Amino acid sequence: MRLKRALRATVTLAGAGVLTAAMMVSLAPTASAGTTLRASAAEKGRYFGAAVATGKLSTSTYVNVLNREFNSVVAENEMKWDATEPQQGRFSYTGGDRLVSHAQANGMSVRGHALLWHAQQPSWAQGMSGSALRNAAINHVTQVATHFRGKIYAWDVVNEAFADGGSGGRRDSNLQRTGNDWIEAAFRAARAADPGAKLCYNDYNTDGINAKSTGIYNMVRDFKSRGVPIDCVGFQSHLGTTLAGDYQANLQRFADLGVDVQITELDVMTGGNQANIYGAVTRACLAVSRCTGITVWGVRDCDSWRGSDNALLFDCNGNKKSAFDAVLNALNSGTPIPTTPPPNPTTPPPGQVGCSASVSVNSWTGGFVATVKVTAGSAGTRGWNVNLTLPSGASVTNTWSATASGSSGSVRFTNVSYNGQLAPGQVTEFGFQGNGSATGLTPICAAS
Ligand code: G2I
Repeated sequence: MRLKRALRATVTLAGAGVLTAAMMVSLAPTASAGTTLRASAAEKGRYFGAAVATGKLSTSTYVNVLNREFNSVVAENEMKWDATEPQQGRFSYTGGDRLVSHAQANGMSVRGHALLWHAQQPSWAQGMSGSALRNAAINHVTQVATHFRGKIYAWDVVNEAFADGGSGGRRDSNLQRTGNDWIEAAFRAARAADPGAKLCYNDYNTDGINAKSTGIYNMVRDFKSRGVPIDCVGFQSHLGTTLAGDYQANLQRFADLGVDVQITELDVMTGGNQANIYGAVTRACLAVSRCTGITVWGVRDCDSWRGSDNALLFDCNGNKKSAFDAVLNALNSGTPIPTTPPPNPTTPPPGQVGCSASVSVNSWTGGFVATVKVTAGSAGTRGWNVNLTLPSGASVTNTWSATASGSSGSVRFTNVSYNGQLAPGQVTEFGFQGNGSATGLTPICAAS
């Protein structure tokens, strides 16, 4: 990360052509730290993102602010069901692909939004029900998540499925009427299609401990207890002129279930309190170690779906507002995510310490996929690694949800940022693909 940032800063400065090579080398690593949202968030192990309308990527004011300040993007509309499957079985990825390319060219990760939602369904789906709709919906999840496989940091698998008001229950919709299990079916299909993406449930009016957020909390707890694959919860945070006093406590109670939390669509009504609320939301995220990033729902005020609310961080000319300063200050004074100490190569790998691991292998002639289950011991983990010795001739070609060091012989897999912290007894999985055969693997887990 540090190297990439340094590289990017160097390229930018080189393009400006104002500094000598020696100055560039010494200035590059710190040139942007603390002055842009993306650099300041990255210093704290988080991302700072914006919702993007791809039609605006050719507007220079817009794209300049986007590229300078943000290191994550989400499509405001282009990855939704009506955009990606306008006719049943005919998929269109033009807008989504364009955004992914822009992100890749500018060092940004991509949130995927949204695989299933009661709104913005194509008209053919709106008219369907029962098993025909269920099958069409699951096929949609599979096709879209497969198309973007490996390119999405986190998917909003299901968006806004809970009712407003005091019931704490599900929202009525054509999808809900296919059966209460439609959400878990969607998560399972998404995991199968893109095992490397974090899978999120995303909703609004969940900005504190209330009936709606508690209904979602109960669903996530149930999913975790039954092994339904869910990794994160998105809190949209379309906010008015006040912020609930228990905003951070609400994020924390979800994190304590063993999922990441993300602020996914932040915007705040204008007025005296706007900057304060932006600052408070940012501080709340940074105070929760499993809050992995913040996305604002648009770049400039006039890009916002909220029209005259002037709800964003930049005015229509791309100038920074006081809300921007509040966010930047909060990022710069926030808590970094604790990092896993690097493994010491001179120490032999300890036996199963603080965690245990088991492996299941699915093999074919010449290749295999291994899935490794890591279970935290009674103290929980801040990070973990798993050592495995591959038989001679076998090698790792691809790893997900962990980082591999080495590819043959003794290979060490270390947690990635989002699955290092496990509660006591909590289980997480990672996997790898390889060539050759993988018989007799004995994983050895060590927690830090
Ligand atoms: O409503 C705000 C957000 C609430 N959470 C889910 C988000 O996906 C949602 O985003 C908004 C977009 O910002 C709007 O841009 O979702 C709206 C649709 O529910 C989007 O508006 C739609 C208009 O309704 C359509 O008429 C228009 O064709 O944008 C479309 C594309 O410009």
